[in-house]
Amino acid sequence: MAIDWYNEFVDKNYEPAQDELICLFYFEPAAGISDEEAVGRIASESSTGTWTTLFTMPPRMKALQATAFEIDGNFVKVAYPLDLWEEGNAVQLLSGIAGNIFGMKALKNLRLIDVTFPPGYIRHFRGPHFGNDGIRKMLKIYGRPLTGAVPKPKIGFSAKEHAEIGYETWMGGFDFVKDDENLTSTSFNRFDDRVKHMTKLRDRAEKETGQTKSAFLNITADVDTMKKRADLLAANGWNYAMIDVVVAGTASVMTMRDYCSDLGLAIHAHRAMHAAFDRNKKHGLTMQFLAKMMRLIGVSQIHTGTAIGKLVGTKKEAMVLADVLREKKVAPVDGMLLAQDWGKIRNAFPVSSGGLHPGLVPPVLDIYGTELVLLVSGGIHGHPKWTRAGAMATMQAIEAWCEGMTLEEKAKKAKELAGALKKWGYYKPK
Ligand code: CAP
Ligand code: MG
Repeated sequence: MAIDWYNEFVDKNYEPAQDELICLFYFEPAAGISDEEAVGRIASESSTGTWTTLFTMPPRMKALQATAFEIDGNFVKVAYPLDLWEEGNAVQLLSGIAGNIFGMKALKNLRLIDVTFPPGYIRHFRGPHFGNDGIRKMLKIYGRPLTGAVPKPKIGFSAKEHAEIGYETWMGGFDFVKDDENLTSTSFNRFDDRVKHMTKLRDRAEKETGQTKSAFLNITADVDTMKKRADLLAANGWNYAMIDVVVAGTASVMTMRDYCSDLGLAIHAHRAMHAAFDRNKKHGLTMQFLAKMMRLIGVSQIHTGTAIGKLVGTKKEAMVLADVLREKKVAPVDGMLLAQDWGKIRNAFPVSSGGLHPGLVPPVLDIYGTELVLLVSGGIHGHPKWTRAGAMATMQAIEAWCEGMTLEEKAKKAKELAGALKKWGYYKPK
């Protein structure tokens, strides 16, 4: 009598239906397990199966089984019937395609690379509230990346000191001041207090520059607290809220997306902790999968790396992430990305941050172009003439790139950029 029940979940001749979700996995079977057994277990455990054959198996349930249908070396594609998935519940999807399967003994390694959402799945989600055109319209900024900086040291300033550095950042030409991921509402810098000081100095900076100034103030906490903080932001005329989306969790981001949308707030998504599951190239989840989920559930922008700064991530990955977030129809990339038609879901900005300074602006823009939120933090506050000059130097580097000039040429008439190049040159932080 057969004990295992995995072979029924593999069919190499299977042709997925138009309305199925397709996942691409990288897999390595454990010793003694064949490829087919391994992929059968992936499809089984992530859909309807268990480890053993059952006494009863109502025939209608066959229609809910996932099917591993294309094995190519260590890559496998699995098709999932649409009916397996609750409408509009991204959390339930994670419990299936990104759940138990990562712990199966039969697999030495397993990595969920990407998923294609069919229109029937996507239509139950609202996506980003504004879209990139909407954000640009709101800020009245065109033809260049949006720019921002986090006050550094990343935590320690009082609310007043924080806002004063923010003011210098805005006055240097930047659009946004961003809270750092570990700054929420500490004893020495309460959220409410920070909003009060930031609002006052934003209004002053807007008056003095005639430009729109904004901020990504970090509301991350339990959902009830996030709602109160979002209310406070809206009441003070802010148009963004920042959420650290991985640590906050998918469910809370889904709730806050609608709440913020009603208040007219875009969501800046920080991604602290992502590298705990996307850094190992053989196991876990990819950043492109996370970015795709976040666009689906409606963040307006999310960090996607620099490829050259202080944090891990390749140039290819950054380009793939930019496509996932910005394009309406995403073309597949071998072993990295599946095709995706986003239908009516609006787009989102990639955010490049971490170890940048003016000398590194051109290579980042070579990767992303101008449809980007560029964050340069240590790289403005460490400028020999301080924050305002650092922001000016970064804006000059952006101008140089847009004008097709080298930074040396530009620096001849831009003393802030010259100062930055003198200190950092083209140094790539480790
Ligand atoms: C950057 C940063 C960001 C990282 C996040 C920091 O500061 O504020 O949190 O960029 O990583 O704390 O490191 P610097 P990622 O500009 O001073 O390095 O964007 O890769 O998610
Ligand atoms: Mg940070």
